Amino acid sequence: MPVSAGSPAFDGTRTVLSIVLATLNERENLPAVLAEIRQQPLPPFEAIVVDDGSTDGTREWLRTEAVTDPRIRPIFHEGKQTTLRAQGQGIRASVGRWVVVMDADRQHPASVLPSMLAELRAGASLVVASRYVPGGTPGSRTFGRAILSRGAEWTAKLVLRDARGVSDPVSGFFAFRRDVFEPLDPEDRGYKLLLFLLVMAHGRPIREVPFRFEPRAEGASKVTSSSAFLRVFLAEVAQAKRLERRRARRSSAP
Ligand SMILES: Nc1nc2c(ncn2[C@@H]2O[C@H](COP(=O)(O)OP(=O)(O)OP(=O)(O)O)[C@@H](O)[C@H]2O)c(=O)[nH]1
Ligand SMILES: [Mg+2]
Repeated sequence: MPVSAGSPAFDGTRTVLSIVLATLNERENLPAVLAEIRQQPLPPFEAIVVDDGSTDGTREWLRTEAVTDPRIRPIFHEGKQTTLRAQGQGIRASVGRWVVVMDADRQHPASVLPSMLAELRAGASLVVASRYVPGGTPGSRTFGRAILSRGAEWTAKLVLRDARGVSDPVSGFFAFRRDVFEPLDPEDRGYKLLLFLLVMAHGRPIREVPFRFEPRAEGASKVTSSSAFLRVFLAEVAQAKRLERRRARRSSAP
């Protein structure tokens, strides 16, 4: 069972925005990410950090931080459950009207949050921070990582109709109205929650904003092998496809 270590002092009644971060050994990055979030002009927010058994001090740091700043709400889960489930768990615990999902490794700049929020305020149901619209960049990456990332993007677009309307369907940085979100199948696992959100937001207004994907500042990538990534990714595209079919059947039912 996950343990929520959020401070009893947390009062979510004014919380408008929920920022969900999944962490696995991000002690060197998480403090800077949260500091950058605090510097942004944002409405009352909570930051839900779902940690899957970090052993580098992330948990200890979070426990202390949550006492001094009750907006930081850690959820401690034992063992790696993939970002898809960890983020789903964070979203279920969130109370804001709007939710942002971002990485905790400083690759997703918090300075983009105000423009994502502006799109939500203007009526968007889902906002994708994209590396591929003007003003965005995928940053410097090895040839192998570029192929893996673009291959994942093309596969997603080939299989999922709902992924075709955006330039970066495998981005890990996005925001949405909480009422768009439906609980995931407890069996689903993977890395790309956005694929599921694109299906859930079908027919609703979706916008993109540019962002500059930064190289990982500190700590190690959790993508340890391309073949392991591909296996999980292909299975999750199939899961998102099943959701797409179920929703199409539901909307065509009399
Ligand atoms: N809770 C949880 N967090 C995870 C898990 N795997 C990765 N993360 C976190 O998810 C975010 C993205 O993970 P990364 O390893 O940076 O993956 P990536 O950004 O696709 O890969 P790089 O470009 O190599 O950094 C980071 O904040 C990680 O700490 C997991 O199984 N559980
Ligand atoms: Mg990363």
